[in-house]
Amino acid sequence: MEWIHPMPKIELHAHLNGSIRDSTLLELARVLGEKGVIEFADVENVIQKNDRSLDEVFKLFDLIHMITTDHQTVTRITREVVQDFALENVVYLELRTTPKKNDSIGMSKRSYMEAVIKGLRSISEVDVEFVAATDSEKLHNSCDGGGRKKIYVRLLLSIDRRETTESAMETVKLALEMRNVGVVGIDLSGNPLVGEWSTFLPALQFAKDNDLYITLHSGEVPNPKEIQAMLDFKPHRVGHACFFKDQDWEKLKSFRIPVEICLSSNIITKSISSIDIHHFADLYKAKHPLIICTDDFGVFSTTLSNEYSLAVRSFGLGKRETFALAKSGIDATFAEDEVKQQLGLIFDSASPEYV
Ligand code: 6MZ
Repeated sequence: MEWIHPMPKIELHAHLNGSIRDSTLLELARVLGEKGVIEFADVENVIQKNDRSLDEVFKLFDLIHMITTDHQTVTRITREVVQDFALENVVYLELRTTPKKNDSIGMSKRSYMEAVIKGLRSISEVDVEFVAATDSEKLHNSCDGGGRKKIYVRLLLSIDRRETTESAMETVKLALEMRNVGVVGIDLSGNPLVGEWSTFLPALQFAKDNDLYITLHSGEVPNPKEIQAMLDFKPHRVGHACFFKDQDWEKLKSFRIPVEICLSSNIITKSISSIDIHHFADLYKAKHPLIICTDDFGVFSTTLSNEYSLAVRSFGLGKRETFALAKSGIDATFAEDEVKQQLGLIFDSASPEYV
């Protein structure tokens, strides 16, 4: 399946801090260990441990955040994550991250996001387009030119389920202010066992009323009432949908809400007990819009190419079907029409390889 790596791909569900290279995480932990801020051996142990149940994953995120949440590191990991995606031929990336506030180091949600933007601007190895093009700054097809990789990046600001309504609202207001630097929407994520839908609804509704796109982590654990309330909200996409029941599928399908599918994440966290019963198969058969994504390629030691290979092996997709599936992701992006058109051209020019 060597054809998967060069195939243009779209990534719509990637958390910044879940997508850190192991090497970077260990390097940063070592430095903090030397300074006596943390016990390196403990961190190394947790990072390399294979237990990735949902519970352990959220403990790991707390640890990752301790190591990464300063402006310089946020800038660095943004640069590395975008480069890593571009190098495996992701042509459009929607990167999500939770703006963080930490008074002790002078970090506000805004300054956190500015560090992310600085990371995007600092990339020189690949071409990054993250602000909407103006007339004077026409978009270019990434397949022309001297073979340099080009990646379109748009940002989603995540609301963590531990946040209050006020804090969620602050994130939404920040997203609205940062639309001119590539912010297109809001994500609701975090430990699915924490928090109530009613806490986040006012901020999400405000975001929607102001034309931000919304994607929700939905049904990552069994929570029938919340799943129905989320679907009634009509988000523009949902992620996971592992514990949907018949009535949820019916609603999702009738609203044509695209699903972000994260195979390795669902299997490793045991949200789905085995790949052969993954809902990918049913949704794919029903021609429901779905997009293969990584979720947290660092935490789950995967790549987007690997996720596609897993789908090909597990569900018997052919080369042409896989390419069509990757291309169909364009419609589910939160990008402007011009970008969608450019993505269409990129896929069209690659298509002779995949027929
Ligand atoms: C729910 C997840 C997640 O925002 O600090 N996150 N939320 N389910 C998942 N499935 C395993 N994976 C990641 O990236 C890390 C944060 O993303 C959310 C969690 O809130 C985690 O703290 P950022 O860049």
